[in-house]
Amino acid sequence: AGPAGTTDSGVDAKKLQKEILAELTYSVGRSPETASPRDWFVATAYAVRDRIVDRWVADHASKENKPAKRVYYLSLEFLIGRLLFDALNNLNLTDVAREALSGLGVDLDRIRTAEPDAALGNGGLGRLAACFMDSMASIGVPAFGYGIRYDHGLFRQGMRDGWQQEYPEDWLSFGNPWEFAHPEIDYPIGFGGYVEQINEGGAAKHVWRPAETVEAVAFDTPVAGWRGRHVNTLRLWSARAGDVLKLDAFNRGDYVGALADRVRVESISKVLYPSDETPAGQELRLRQEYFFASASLQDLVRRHLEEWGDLRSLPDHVAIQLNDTHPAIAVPELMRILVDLHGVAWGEAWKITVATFSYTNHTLLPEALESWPVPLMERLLPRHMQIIYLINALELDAARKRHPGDDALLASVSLIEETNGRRVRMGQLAFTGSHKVNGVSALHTDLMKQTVFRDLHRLHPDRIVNKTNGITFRRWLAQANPGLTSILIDAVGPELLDDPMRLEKLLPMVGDTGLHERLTESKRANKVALAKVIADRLDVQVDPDALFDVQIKRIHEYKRQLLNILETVAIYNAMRAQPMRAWMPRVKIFAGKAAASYHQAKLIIKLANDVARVVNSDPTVRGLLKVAFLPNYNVSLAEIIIPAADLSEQISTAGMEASGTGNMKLALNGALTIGTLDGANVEIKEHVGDENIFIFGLTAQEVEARKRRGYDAHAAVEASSTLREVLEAIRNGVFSPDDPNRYRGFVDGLLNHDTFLVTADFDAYFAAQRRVYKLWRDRAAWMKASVTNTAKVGWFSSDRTIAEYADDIWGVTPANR
Ligand code: DL6
Repeated sequence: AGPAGTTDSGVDAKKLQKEILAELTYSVGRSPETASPRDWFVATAYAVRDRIVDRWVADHASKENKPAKRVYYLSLEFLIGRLLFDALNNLNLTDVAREALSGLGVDLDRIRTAEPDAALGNGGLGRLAACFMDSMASIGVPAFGYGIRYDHGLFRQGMRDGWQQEYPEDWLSFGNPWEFAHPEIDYPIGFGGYVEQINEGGAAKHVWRPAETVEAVAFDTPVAGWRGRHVNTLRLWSARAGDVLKLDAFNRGDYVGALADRVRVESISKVLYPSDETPAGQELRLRQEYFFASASLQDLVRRHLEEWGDLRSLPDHVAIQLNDTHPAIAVPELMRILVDLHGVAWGEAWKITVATFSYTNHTLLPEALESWPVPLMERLLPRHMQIIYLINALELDAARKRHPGDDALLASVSLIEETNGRRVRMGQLAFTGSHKVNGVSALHTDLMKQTVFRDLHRLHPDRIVNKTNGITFRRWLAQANPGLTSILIDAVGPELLDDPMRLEKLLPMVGDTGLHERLTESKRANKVALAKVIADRLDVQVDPDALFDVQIKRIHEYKRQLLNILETVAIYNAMRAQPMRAWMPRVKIFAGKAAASYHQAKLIIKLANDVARVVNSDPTVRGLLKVAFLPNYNVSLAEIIIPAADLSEQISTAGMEASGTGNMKLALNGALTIGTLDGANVEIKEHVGDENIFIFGLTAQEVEARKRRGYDAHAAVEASSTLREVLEAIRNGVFSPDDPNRYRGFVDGLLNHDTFLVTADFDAYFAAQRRVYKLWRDRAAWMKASVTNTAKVGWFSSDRTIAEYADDIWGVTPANR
């Protein structure tokens, strides 16, 4: 059995081997002699899935067996990655499967890579949803995740001459062995049309007559928790046209026209939501949001009626979590279902709605706060627009009574933005329709109260709560880093995977040299594996004994990859100026995708690649500094990079990163953080202690104050000769000899509008990096800090986060806590 060794799945290698062979023959249709790694992966996935399904079916066996309350997690993104090791690990079957396959001459690690990465999300928000699904199943919170089954997930990132290229991603092209298609579970989703007011028994009733209808069809993936004790469902919706083919058009010979409508309608679930910069992109995204929100509500309302018979008890048995504002249209949709379709009186319907919904905010960045033009909403969702107006009028009336004459407050809490063309503010809508609203780190939650939701917080002072994010240790420790996991189990016991707080038992051993040796050896093996990936993908050789300095996340100006690149250039300049100094070998590793339409972020990727090319090929540097930008960052690549990292870069402009979760994964795997006091870094610092983290730079308050005063980057650059030289080199084309002017405008722009205060924090960052060097030279001190990081981050388990949601927001008692 695997590390914890206690799963009673009743299967041994012989039995599993037989099952895999049977699947290979009867489900995949291949013989062992002709099977490809992919065929073996599919056969293994089916065999493992069968074992999950037994539990799944038992959990949903009868209406009598229904849970008292279910959570419905509505998210436009689920960045789940590969699932084979999730399932094997949670069922404690990894070693059994390895043995079963090796008896057939098949290597489990080889077939693992034959599984495509399910990239149904952009970044942290989607990965959080995936960790939450794992934790809900693990601690026994009965739940459905609802989202969209995109045919194409996040684009595949390629590089041409260092420029990001986007290619379509096709995770479904060879089928998906984990899911069950349920063409019989389908719901009509209307768009457009008009609203009719009819008289029913003397009362006015609104009937929405949509102009078009799309069908939402369910695809279910079972999500098995730790030790397979509970299995929840991830239900993803796919769009299907009602009229498959316009037969009259076909008969006229208009073959393209006969299918055109279908293509248009089904485009809803084709691609992970696209850029919303163009009006066409905006409309598609709003359609996606309504499509999945409506299908999910229809589904859960049907289930609730079947199980409990009365919608008035909805909040007693149903908790709906809105993951960001993307599903916020569910608020007026539930009102429509209750009032228009089930005849519940408005006031009561509103009480039910607010008691059922809660909302998580994931960003304060103004450009990421969704709002939809009123004309678009009126055209696409005319009844919802009426409902939104009525909610708004009633809420504003109540607010006016409590704060007479405070027009600024009314304007700020209104669901309708009036200043920039009339728009519906989805944040205000989600807030107003929820009984709890949460931020994702302590700092972020405080800032929510002070900024975007300041006035709504005045009206509802008990509504905003904090739920600091977490990560599932089963994927980010046990699966990604089996070497470290087994050392930790030896040190603190196998219960570690049930209770991550046990990691604190490491604390008396932080100075243990025997432990340091084992950890160093295991980290080195991970670094050798990453070095091989870097060599294979970039043809760059790196030294596994160098410090691996890692920044992996979406490329965004506020995350300040630029600051890291500037420091890289500063070291490079210093190495060239003083080649004989004893330079410490360092590898700067970057990975991340930029939004396809985000020009500045794409230029930062190009700059990282330009710097890499020059530095890596400069003989003066003698390999002591290497730069690697690994393309196509995804969950699987993260699983290779994180266990190999020594230093974790979390250097966003303070106040801008809501939480971060990569910071937690890296600290858990023994990397030390260099970071600003932003997002969850603040709490990581509180847990690991000031001496075990490298904090630098302006605080969120100082950032605010600088911006208010009007920040002048010229002065900062004047004051720092290091920074001046770095910017001059970049501006003058040292890294772009093929196009010396490439970065001229970029550097000038930074000097004139340094929105993210890169220049303000440069010197502090540079100094913090020198502290890193100093500690790295003292191996025992470094290892002590590293072990302390691992020991103290048990609190950042998503099991803890989910237990807090269950207790404080959902009113659900987890079965296994
Ligand atoms: O809460 C998950 C994750 C945080 O860790 C990141 O700090 C934050 O940037 C991210 N937010 C988004 C918001 N996007 N939108 N809308 O992805 O959420």
